[in-house]
Parts: sequence; C-alpha cells; structure tokens
Amino acid sequence: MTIKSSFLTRFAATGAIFALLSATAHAQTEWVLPSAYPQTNYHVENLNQFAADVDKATNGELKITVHPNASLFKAPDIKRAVQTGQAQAGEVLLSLHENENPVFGIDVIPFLATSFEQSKKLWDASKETVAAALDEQGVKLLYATPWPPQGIYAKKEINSAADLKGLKWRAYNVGTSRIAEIVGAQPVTVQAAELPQALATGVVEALMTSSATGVDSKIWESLTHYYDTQAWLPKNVIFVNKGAFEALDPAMQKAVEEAAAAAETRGWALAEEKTKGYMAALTENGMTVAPPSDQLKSDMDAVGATLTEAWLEKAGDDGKAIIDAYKKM
Ligand code: PCA
Repeated sequence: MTIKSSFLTRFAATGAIFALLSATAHAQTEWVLPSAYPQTNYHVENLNQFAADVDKATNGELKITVHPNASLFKAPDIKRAVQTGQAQAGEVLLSLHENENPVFGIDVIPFLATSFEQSKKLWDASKETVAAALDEQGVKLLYATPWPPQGIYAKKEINSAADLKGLKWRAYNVGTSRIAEIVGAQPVTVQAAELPQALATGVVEALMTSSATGVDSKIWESLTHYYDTQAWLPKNVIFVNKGAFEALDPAMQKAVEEAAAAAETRGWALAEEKTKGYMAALTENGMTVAPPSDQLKSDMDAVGATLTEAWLEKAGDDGKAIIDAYKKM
C-alpha cells in the first residue's frame, strides 16, 4: 500500500513537471531577425526597440533576437532565409530584390522622391503593392524605414559624370550598378558590412550611398569628397515568414503589428533627425561636403532619366499607376 502510493505520488509529480515544461516551451516563441547593418546604425537601434516593445506587449512570450551586421546571413540572402523559414523575420534593403519584382525598385528611381517627405508619400503610394508582392513570396511586411538621401563619395573632386569614368565604383543594388555602367565607372558590388574593408584596401574609389553609411564605415579614412546629390532614399523593409506569423495567437499577432506600426513612425523620424548629425560628422572628420556642380547635376539628371525610362518599361501599367498616384499626393 505504502509502496504503491509513493509510486503514484511520484508518477503524478513527474507528470506535473512534464506538463509544466511543455507549457513553458509552448508559451515562449523565439524568432531570429537578421539585419545587414551595424549595431550602431539607427535602423538596428529601431529594430532593437521593436523587439523590446514586442517582448513587453507579449509578457515575454515572443522573444525576437536581432542579429546585426550580416552576422547570421549576408544581405542578399536574408530574404530567402525568411521565405524558407531559416529565419522567422528579417530586415533587407528592398531594392536588393528589384530583379524579382520591379516594384521592389520603386524607391531607387533617381530623382523621383528626393526628400523624407516625398519618400514617405512614395511609400504610402507603393506600400500595398509591395506588401502584396511580398505576400506572394510567403512573407508578411511589418514596416519600412528610409535611408538618408543618396550622394556621391570620391577621393577627388567630381565636377561632372566624366570625372567618374574609370573609377572603381561600389554598387549595392541593380540601380547603382547600372549607374556605373552609364558613366563608365567599374562597378563592384559590395554590401555595407564589407564596405569598410573594401574602402581600406582600395577596392572602392567612389560610390553613391547615404551620409549614414559614410559615417558607419568611417569613410573619411579613405575618401575625401561628398556631393549631396539627394538622388533617392532607399528603404529597408522588415518582414516575417507568413507561417511563423500565423502560428502566433491573435493577441500576439496584434502586439507584433502594433509594435511594427510604432517602429515605422519612429524610424522615419529617427532617419530624418539623424541625417543632420551624419552630415555634420562628415565635415567634422575633414571631408569636403558640397552640393553637386551644375554640370554634375545635369549629368546625373540624364542618368536618372535613363533609369526612370528603363524602370517604367519593366514595371508596366502597375508601376505607372503607383507613380501617377504618388504625383497626385
Ligand atoms: N546605405 C546602404 C543602402 C543605402 C544606404 O544609404 C548601403 O550603402 O549599403
């Protein structure tokens, strides 16, 4: 009798522990979120805040771990990793995937949207189409935030497109590669995480990117001039594998969506506010920062016109409809 009851007690206790363990395992969901940009960059700062907001709103039931600086996946591989569920969520530069769908390149059409305000309008006009295109690929859009306006860096004075001829030109997407071809520079694709090394070893002599990436990569250690052409504001999009999102209970889904909406608002404000400091840092570190000369401006306008025409041809009526809607805003 004694033996039997002690056996039963132990049996019940073990069952209780198992139940408890599986309840805990069930209650906490863990997502990894790879990003290709450095820890100190405001995109990552914003991602960390997003993860903290989700943690709080779900009482720690959904833990998102941000892996910055391409430490988990290289920039061009993040989207596929999320599509295939190797990562539950991720952040990518949308235009890296322009080859999959022209709408992913709408924010890198030169001189279409050149300020934060215009860029936000273009996002409002294109968001639904971008979200639908991502949805078809098995990922759910959470939010998008911009990079500062794109200018030209070099290690000599650049007064016209002809001055870019022959330079080793760093590209980060299809559009920046095309620009190199048009101006007769030598394109080499390098993602942001490898940019400091490419600059230090002389693999890169000129490029177009933002003041933010200039500061992130201490660009003044290799290059001397920055021309503030304000050509376009590319965006990062943050998304989640659809299956991973659908596996959350409705309250958690709502928490993620609300934190994402807050991150989008915060990210746009953060980008604009930080840009002033980034521009100042370039000057403070000894770079010559200037607006483009009239010749460089008109040369870049011509490059922009070529790229715009090519994009419209690829994107067809859907693309034109977005641009028409944007222009009316
Ligand atoms: N920085 C990123 C993308 C655009 C930008 O401003 C980069 O240079 O890779």
